[in-house]
Amino acid sequence: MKYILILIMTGWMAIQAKAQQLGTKKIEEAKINTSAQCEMCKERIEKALYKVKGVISANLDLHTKAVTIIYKPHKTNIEALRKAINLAGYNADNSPANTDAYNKLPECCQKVGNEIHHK
Ligand SMILES: [Cu+2]
Repeated sequence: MKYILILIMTGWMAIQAKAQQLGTKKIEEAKINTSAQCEMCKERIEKALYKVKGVISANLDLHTKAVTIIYKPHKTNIEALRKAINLAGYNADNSPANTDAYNKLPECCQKVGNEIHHK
């Protein structure tokens, strides 16, 4: 009886370990267009994204103004990532920047080519 219990326990633990392994292995990549202007903006946006749970890496290309994010889809999603960028004061795809955060940005960072910020 004791032996069977141990067998069940080890079996269960193996399944849990496997599930965890699968869970952590699954990652996704997202590319979000932003209103970043300069090196400071890049840093600000990347920092904001790293604060989001599940984000593994964030890299903004200042030439394209797009940020490439590697994340765990079971911990976060693209909406949350866009929101984090908005809360840092920047547009994310068609999602406009948070007005308060935008107003707090240094003036140079507020210069936006394609104006879709703050509604
Ligand atoms: Cu800037």
